[in-house]
Amino acid sequence: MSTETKQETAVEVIKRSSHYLRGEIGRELDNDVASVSNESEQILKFHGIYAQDNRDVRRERALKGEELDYIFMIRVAIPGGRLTTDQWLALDGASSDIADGTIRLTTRQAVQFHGVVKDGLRPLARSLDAHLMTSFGACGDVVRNVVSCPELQGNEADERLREISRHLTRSFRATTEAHWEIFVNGDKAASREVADERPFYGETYLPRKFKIAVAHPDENCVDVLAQDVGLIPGVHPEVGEGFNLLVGGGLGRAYANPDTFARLADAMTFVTYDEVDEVIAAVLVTYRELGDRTERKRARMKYVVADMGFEQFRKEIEVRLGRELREPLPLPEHFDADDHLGWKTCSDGTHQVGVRVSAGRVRDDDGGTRLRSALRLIAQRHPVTFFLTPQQDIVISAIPESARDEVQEILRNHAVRPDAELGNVERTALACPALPTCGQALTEAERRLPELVGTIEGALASRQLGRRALQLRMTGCPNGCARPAVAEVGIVGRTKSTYDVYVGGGPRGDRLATLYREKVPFDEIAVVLGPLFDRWELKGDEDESFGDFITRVGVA
Ligand code: SRM
Ligand code: SF4
Repeated sequence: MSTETKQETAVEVIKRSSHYLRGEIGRELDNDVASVSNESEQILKFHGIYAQDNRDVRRERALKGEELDYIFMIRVAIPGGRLTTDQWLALDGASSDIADGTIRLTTRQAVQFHGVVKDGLRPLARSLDAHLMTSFGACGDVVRNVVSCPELQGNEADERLREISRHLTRSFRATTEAHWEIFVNGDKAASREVADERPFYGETYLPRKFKIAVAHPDENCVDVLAQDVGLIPGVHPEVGEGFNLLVGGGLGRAYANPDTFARLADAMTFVTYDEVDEVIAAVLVTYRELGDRTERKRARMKYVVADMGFEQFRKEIEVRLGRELREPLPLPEHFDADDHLGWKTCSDGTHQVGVRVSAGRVRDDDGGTRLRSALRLIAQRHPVTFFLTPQQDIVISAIPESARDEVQEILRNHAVRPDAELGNVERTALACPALPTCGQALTEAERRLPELVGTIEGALASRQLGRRALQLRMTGCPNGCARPAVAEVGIVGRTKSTYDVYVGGGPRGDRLATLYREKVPFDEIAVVLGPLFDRWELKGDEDESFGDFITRVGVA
């Protein structure tokens, strides 16, 4: 066994000396340099801000000896993806005034702005604050925006469930005033007393990011097994309503580190509403103390669980709680996989319509779909509620009977296709942003998704499989931001021009996909899947999904 003592990472040192997430950000925002220092880059993440550069012009600029085209990405935390029309209109305005004219809906029900220059950061933060939103805590080594199934928050759920994602986001948000001092109220960082952080954060916060999702009892649009902590509502025979609490999921991997892997969460306990904060806080303390702070790629909680074993991890939680954990209830045998698209009438007589947003990019396309304008008009005319979904889509909900026809007409007039016209792969396909903004992208994802969907739908149609649904997810690198590791077909960027192809995940998110082919050029992806589609057509049961079929017969 190695006796070498590993050093904590540079990011840990930066966090500790940042005075609770202040660092030099205030001063750097005021200088006339387009970028920020490495230290500020790291701390800015906690404020929901990523320093990026436009990679489309990186090479050309380098050849000319010019500086990079520095831009920032800002992620806005939207608990459960719920937005009022006033909030949506503020986001819409900011997208043209401060960002690149698009609003990017994320796989975790948040919103991203791309292409923001440094001088736009404070105005954007102030606009968000004025409309009761914030980017603070949307990124960084903290509990991120809590995700929950939009149906939980609709009319049929009880009040506590409706509020659960907001409640948890607030309970686990860092308490430092740094964001408001630096971005919203002006830079008072130098003069201000530094307040203590929450006990589960301390000065160095968590070893890495931490993700929580709340699923619907029967439906897994949130991919609850892919989370650090997953909650599934249920009723316990002895203690009543609460949640099955799962721990230790996560999907990111790194090619450079073979000791990284995707992992599904284990069911740890059943908690009542009154216990949920306490137990999650104990999980956070355990992770804070035992997580790896010497290697960022292995700093996620799933590795703590995997390395010590789930049973030992559970005991660690009991020690910190000072009591035994209740056993979990059996998990649902079958999750559904609702895409929340199309029209639905709710029990209170209002209507909702789920609208597909390709790769989450809300924009107006010249001569095509003008989704951004359509949503703006709907928000201006009707007091509806918007729900962003974990599939990068948007549900317009609480539409009164009197407004239904007009909402439908606005969507039609802006060429927003009704769900019945969507292709069976297009309907649920996901892609991460990748190039040109993501600094980690090895290759394209979002920009080539429509083309890939087209070729795969073509391949299915040519085999009498055109009416079969297939879940496709594509990312520009193995970090897995569009959750390809649990998809029926996961396409994961491997090199500048190739992808690894994974198959066999479940449409319900309860199974990991397996590697089928490595380093496949983009144009050959549908071709290499061809033999599997042939077998699915010939040997698959009538209603057997592609992922279920592959799991049953294997890929050999
Ligand atoms: Fe992600 C990093 C985009 C969901 C795993 N993710 C990034 C960054 C910030 C790139 C970076 O570090 O420089 C990407 C920003 C690119 C850009 O230009 O906008 C990015 N991740 C996204 C989003 C926007 C993808 C999308 O298509 O919607 C999602 C934003 C979610 C949100 O609102 O908070 C997003 N990322 C995910 C998910 C899926 C999920 O959480 O449900 C995962 C896999 C689950 C997991 O965490 O295990 C994911 N992102 C990562 C990782 C790998 C973490 C790891 O365990 O090693 C990174 C890399 C990192 O953190 O250093 C990453
Ligand atoms: Fe960037 Fe990779 Fe995430 Fe895609 S999967 S957004 S390329 S980090």
